[in-house]
Amino acid sequence: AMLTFERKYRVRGGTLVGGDLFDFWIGPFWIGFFGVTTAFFTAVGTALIFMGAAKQGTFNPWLINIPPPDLAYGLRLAPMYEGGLWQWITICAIGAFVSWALRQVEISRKLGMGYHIPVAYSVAVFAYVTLVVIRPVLMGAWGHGFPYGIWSHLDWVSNVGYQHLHFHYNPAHMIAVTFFFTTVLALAMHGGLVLSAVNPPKGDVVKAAEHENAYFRDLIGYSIGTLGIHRLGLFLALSAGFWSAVCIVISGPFWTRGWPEWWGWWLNLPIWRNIH
Ligand code: UQ2
Repeated sequence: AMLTFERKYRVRGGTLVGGDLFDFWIGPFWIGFFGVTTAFFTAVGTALIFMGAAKQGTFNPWLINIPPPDLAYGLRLAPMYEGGLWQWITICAIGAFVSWALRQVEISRKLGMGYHIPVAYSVAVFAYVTLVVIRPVLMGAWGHGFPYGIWSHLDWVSNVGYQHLHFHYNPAHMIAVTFFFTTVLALAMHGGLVLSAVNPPKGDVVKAAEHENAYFRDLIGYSIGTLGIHRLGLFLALSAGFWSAVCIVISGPFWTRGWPEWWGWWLNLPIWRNIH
């Protein structure tokens, strides 16, 4: 069934590729050229993962592992069952993610909306591409990508962390973690505030922006505002993803030793380096 407002917005146009060719709906979904390419890359990528699982001999979703090629292959294409699968799955994943972002752009254009959603989504894609393309290329081997598997990628994260002795001393990691926590704080405050105002107990009256502003002015003397909290939330969340990408891309390509050692510049500042 179509929602009452849906018919009004089922208008042609906004496409980047294909003109009117894919400009139609199936059920609630708009198709579009990039809907087709998303479906294609997703189907091929998923089939390749099943191929890897079959070769490995397990379909236990926790244990499936598709590892990247050995470091010895450098940046070349590896044989299918020696990392080639991982390389093709990576191509399919990036094909699907970029298609999905462009689909978001087309729908933004169709509806005359801003590009905030594709921009936000692209930061997550950028973080993934940093892990499996940018950093491996900077390090000179696809083998530096992370393996596709629920347990195996955890082992990878742990191993790379220990290669730098203590990853929590990575300054970009510190910034990323701080943004993650602050995002959670802001969303909890926002969700709590909105529900406290607009979802009162039965018989009580609904409150709106004035109450929300008054609450925080009473509490801390400042309200960021109903539009402002969403700008802040987007900034905090995108910063978390961005600094995560930075923290991993500098680990190896920029800094090869333990992260605790990086803080030597601080300990060696001239103001206190000669104090014993
Ligand atoms: C707010 C406001 C909202 C909100 C929230 C605040 C009316 C509905 C949560 C309060 C947020 C502030 C003071 C910023 C906090 C800063 C950080 C870094 C967490 O004022 O406007 O709109 O949801």
